[in-house]
Amino acid sequence: MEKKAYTVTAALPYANGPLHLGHVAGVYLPADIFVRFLKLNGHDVAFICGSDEHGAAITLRAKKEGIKPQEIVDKYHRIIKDSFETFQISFDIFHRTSSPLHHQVASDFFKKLHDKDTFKEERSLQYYDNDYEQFLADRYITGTCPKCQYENAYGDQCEKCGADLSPNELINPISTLSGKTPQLKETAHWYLPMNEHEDWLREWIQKGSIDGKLLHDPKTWKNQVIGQCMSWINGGLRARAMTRDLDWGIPVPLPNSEGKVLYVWLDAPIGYISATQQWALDNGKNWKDYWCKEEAKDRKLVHFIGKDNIVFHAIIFPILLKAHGDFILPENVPAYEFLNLEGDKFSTSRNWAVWLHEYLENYPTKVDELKYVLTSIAPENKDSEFTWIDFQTRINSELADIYGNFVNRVTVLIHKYYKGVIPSAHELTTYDQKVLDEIATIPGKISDLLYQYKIREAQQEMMNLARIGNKYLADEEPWKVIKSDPLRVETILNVALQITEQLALCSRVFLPKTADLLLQMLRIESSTWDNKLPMISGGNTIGTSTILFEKITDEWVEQEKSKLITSPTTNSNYPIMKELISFEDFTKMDLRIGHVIAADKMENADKLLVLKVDTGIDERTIVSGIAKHYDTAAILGKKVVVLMNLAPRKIRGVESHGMLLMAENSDGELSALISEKDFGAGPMIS
Ligand code: B3M
Ligand code: ZN
Repeated sequence: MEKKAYTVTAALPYANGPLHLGHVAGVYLPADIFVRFLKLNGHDVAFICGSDEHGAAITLRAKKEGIKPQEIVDKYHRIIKDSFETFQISFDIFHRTSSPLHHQVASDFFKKLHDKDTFKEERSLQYYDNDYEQFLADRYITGTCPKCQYENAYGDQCEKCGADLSPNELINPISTLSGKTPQLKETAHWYLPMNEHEDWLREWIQKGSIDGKLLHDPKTWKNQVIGQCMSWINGGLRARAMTRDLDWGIPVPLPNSEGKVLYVWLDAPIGYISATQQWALDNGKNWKDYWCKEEAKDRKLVHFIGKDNIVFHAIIFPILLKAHGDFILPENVPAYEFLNLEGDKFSTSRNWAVWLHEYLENYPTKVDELKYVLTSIAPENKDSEFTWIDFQTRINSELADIYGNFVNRVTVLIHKYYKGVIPSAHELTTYDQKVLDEIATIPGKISDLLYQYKIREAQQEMMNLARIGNKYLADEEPWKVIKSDPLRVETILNVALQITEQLALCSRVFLPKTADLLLQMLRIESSTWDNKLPMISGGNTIGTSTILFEKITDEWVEQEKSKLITSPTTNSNYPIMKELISFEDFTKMDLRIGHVIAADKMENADKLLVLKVDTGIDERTIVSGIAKHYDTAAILGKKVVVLMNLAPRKIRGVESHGMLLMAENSDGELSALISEKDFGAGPMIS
């Protein structure tokens, strides 16, 4: 029977920071195991991912690091892409949504929806930050969730209960820019009337059908996915703005839409399609075979995500795909729960995380060990916990003592007794046959489990091969029998090597590096899941086996736990300290005492002053956003600290050369850094 084809996507990580183990365990590793299995089992699969490079997550990080959004996404796209490659997550493409191709695909997608009257354009009062002259949506605004009272809900979603929100629903909204209560100001956006899609969504989620035509089996969906979707649908879906007043993102491709971009959760899932198009271009394929209703009608679309992304992948994106009209809908959305770390949630801001790229830099030879542990604790149906003690226990007591020990005993004995030549099997005992029959069932068990996305149980079936092998050796004791019945030992070790062979083949989806090592040692290869065993045969030789898994020491555990510092108890009103810089970085800055010799208000810009500053080496114009804190008389004559060698910038048509350094308190008030001794203008600050 023709094996079903798949398009498998993994949630596009925001390129606003590195990946931590929670991301890996809850999305990318399960997806990779699933795809590796599908490909070995003969399915045609495209495995798609890429960086999510728009939205407030990016611009807020850029503001915090004092660099442009494009610099942020370039930096973290590279770090994330390299981490996935080193960790052997086998995407067919890892693309990015800041690419011109994606901008074009997403714009065309939006335009088609607009031309089909999918959206409703509405003017409404939206929250606005007067200090920053910016509308507030998504992560630009936080407040109390009206559903679960979580106090840090975002303007578009509550990460705690998953509810999809709009900023106006937040209780006690606060701008994440100024920290102040925002004002309301009128603006226009294009809304997706999700309420109009409730009927078909209800049938699709509950029965897997649309207008009675079965598209997927809802029994294969996780209960918590169906449960969450039905609670939203039954709670009444509301119209949701699909555009934003932001300067970073994909411009709305319509007239009179200056300053407006596509909502990141409209743009990002379309990133799966644009990434597939890029991959198809690079590989001479037709992208429509992977997404379009005609060409991909028998293909399964599967979205691997974290549970906080369910509404976007099981409600909003399907609405958009169906409204567009050209595309298939997801056949499954296996959402994972959250992985926690040492009793607390992963937190970038509190540096409570194990960063994937740092782990890989520190332990380049322990990729499979991390894969094994994260698969063992995959948060499949409930949140799970990563601890370094558990990491040590699973590697030492399972991988090393069971898996590695079994393989080592078999290969050492074959080298000891036969110089590495594989002994032939002679007459099999009932026990021998029972063991061979049992190990022959394991690939099928793993297959059944992986088709159900049960990677934890599937990996345990792989480990059972090593358990069966260790028990077989303990029961048959070839090291004792060798003197009295050498022929028997040849059979025992041949059977043991067949167990090793099966273990190596089943390891290909969970521990690919280890599998490669073992298959090379056995001098066998296979590109299929099911194989007629044994592939090893008497008379061939095997390579020497190294210690597959070094044990983890207590010192390692202590060292890693000590890294998990929580940031010092900073006042939560202040952003945490930026990333450390080198002394060399600091010496690049030229800081001097400047004397403000003239000060004017900037025409129709209520935050800006145009200053003339004597810096001791020149008199220069500096535009400074301090008008709300200093009037011209208050700043005139002051000796202030000036950053001299900042690249000139044109601000509202005035070229500004340098920057006045200011301190900002938690209420957003500014204070110029004033020189306490009057050295006059010009002295450098070192
Ligand atoms: N960038 C990841 C997140 O919400 C988000 C996924 C997009 S998948 C199209 O953390
Ligand atoms: Zn909530």
